[in-house]
Amino acid sequence: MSSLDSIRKVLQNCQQEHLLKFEDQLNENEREIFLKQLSTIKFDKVNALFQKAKNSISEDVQKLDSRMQPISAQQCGSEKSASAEELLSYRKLGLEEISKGHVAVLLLAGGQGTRLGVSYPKGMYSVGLPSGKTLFQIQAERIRRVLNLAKEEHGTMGQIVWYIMTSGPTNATTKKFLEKNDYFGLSQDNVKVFQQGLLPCFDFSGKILLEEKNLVALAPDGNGGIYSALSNNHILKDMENRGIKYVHVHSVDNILVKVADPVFIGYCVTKEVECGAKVVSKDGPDEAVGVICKVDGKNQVVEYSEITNETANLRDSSGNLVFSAGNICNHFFTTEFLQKIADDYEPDLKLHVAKKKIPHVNDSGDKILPSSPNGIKIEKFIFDVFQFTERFVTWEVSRMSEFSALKNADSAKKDCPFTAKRDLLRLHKSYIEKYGGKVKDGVEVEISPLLSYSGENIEEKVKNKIFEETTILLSEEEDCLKKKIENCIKS
Ligand code: UD2
Repeated sequence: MSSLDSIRKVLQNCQQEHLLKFEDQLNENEREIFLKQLSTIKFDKVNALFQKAKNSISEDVQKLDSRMQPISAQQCGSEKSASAEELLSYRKLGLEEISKGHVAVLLLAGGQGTRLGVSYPKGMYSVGLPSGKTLFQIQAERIRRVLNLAKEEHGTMGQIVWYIMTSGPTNATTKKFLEKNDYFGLSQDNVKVFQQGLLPCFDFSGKILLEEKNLVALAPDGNGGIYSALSNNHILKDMENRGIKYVHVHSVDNILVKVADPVFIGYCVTKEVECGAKVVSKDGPDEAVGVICKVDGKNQVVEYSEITNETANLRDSSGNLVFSAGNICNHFFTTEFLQKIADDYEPDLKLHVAKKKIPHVNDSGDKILPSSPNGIKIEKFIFDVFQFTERFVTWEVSRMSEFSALKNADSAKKDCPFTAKRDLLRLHKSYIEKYGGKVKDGVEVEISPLLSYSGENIEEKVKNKIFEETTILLSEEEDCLKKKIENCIKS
């Protein structure tokens, strides 16, 4: 049987034969590409996923709300309520684990940045800081700095492997960008890019959509795709070989993210938990962040798109939001727990359905760019594993120092390049003021992550100084490089 015949048979059995509707209009090359793609899709599994996802659409959101409870006080730690000694001991322990090479960072970079409206991966975005640094560069440099802090504290330069999860749409560009920039000073061996999976997009009746006459419409399987991607790409094995015990996972779009945060890691290790989530107090009932809570007694995040207005607005007797633990997509996992998820629980992950406008080829072969939702994408969410453990804590941090997400274009006026840049420079200004420095209104002063991770190591450069023009406070290494370049230009 030819490969076309055998694929036709599979598609017939799965009621997806319409995908071959335009097959006879394809040239040899187009047909080859198409058959190759079709042969990689497990249509029986994909159909079963659609059925499971369909059931979850009909789940009543109202019913979910009535099963929600705030998480217990014992599970909630916060930077504000911890004592100075506790904070110091968490930090010290976190740095110790880093210096022993027990900590890895896993960056979620598979999203398509649709809301931001750029055609390249979000990590390559520069919000317009004086240095022009991109999100990837800022994050890589924070890793380099925290390694130095660990060395200062414990005497050994550990290593942090930077695992970057990309998807079909972001993989090649991300890899090229990192390579071109020499991994921003990290060792190439310690930067590992791997791809999450893709799933077909469906119309509302379960028929898979074609993006082109010879191309199935596919989309990344959500940031919860991490669990199957970790085992399919042998990343868990790699972690085991390298002796990694703890993984700090975060989204690509938070410009303030404290990458491999020693305090958070030390806190989670001290509490002996399998996973943890950083939270900020929600800035109001409508903020687009999930809330960490219990559903039917199990740890869960109820996503902003899945909570009713009424529940989001519930307040306690002091007027505070009942569900205020805002998820910022910033998590701690032990590698042991990740392995357990990959081995035992991955198939049980909830499927979330997003109704989307999906560009497709219609029955007449015309390319359609829909103006209203015409189909669904199925996604898994990273936090849906919290329910599989009792050993789970949250760690509340200050929004001003740790959370400013880049989601939208500037026209949205919120969670956009303008606010991301403003929030980072505002934080840096506060670091400078702590040492008696002053930044004149409207003046931009940026602190390189290679110089300072969270406000340390700047005293000499800022004490009682008034900044009247745009300045970038550089590390010694950057200063030297800058001088070399200036000398080169002069001579
Ligand atoms: C995420 C959280 C939400 C809230 C918010 C705060 C999830 C599922 N939701 O919502 O609860 O805390 O962040 O900012 O975590 N990504 C992938 N692969 C994908 C899809 C996304 O790697 O298939 C990455 C994406 O690149 C980003 C992160 O996951 O780094 C979060 O994705 P998002 O921006 O789509 O999530 P959002 O804002 O809806």
